[in-house]
Amino acid sequence: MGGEKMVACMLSLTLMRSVYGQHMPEEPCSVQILVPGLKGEAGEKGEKGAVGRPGRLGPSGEPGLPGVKGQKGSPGHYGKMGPSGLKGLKGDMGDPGPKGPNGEPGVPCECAPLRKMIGEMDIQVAQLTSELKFIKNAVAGIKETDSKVYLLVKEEKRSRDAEVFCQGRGGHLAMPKDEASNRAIAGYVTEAGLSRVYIGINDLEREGHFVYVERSPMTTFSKWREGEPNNAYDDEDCVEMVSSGEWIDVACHLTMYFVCEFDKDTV
Ligand SMILES: [Ca+2]
Ligand SMILES: [Ca+2]
Repeated sequence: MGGEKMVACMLSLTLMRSVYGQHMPEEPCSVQILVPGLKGEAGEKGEKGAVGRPGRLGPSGEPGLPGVKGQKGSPGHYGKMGPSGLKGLKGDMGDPGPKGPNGEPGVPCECAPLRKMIGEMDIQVAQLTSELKFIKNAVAGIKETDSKVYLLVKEEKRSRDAEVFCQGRGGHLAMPKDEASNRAIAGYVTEAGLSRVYIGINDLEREGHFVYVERSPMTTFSKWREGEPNNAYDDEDCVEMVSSGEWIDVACHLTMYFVCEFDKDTV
């Protein structure tokens, strides 16, 4: 209020100077104008105002005191079955049970015959295995004439063992007794790409006296290579056939392939 009055006074002074110039008497503003007047008497109480706007949201209140504990609820439903647990430790051995009744009288043990039977079966298995090999060889290719079947066995054996092998299958080492059979055996050897095989002729019993392994004597037919048999080193009592079909006396301990022969009647 006082400021406004002072501003009003200064305004009026400026106005008077511009209108009347310097000749106008200066009339300083009264200081009294700037002093507020006495406080008036209290007015009558006004009418009640309109309802004010809602105030701002107040701060959170202090936490309340703990409530009284409620009563225990009823038990819930059973849960699902859990997984199986680990296997437990083995328990202690129980007490021995009561003695059982006597059994029926047993049969006397026949272990020895059983063992013998098992041993024989083992031998049979070995023989069958050998037979199977023999049959496979035979299927692979045999030679035959009208009366004989020849089998080239590609297992290197000494003469005696070769004969045992052939005999074990119902035959003998090949015994060529005529040109036809000798040619058949020689052809077999040549086709197999071999140069020599044992055949079933020897002079084991009497030097220089050759016989067939079935002990039948040599007859008119023979196929010695020129200069053979020579019983070289005084140690040649067995006979090989070379691919040409010729015969040579050789040492019996040599190992080589051989040809077995079987009679067609018995095959
Ligand atoms: Ca000899
Ligand atoms: Ca010789």
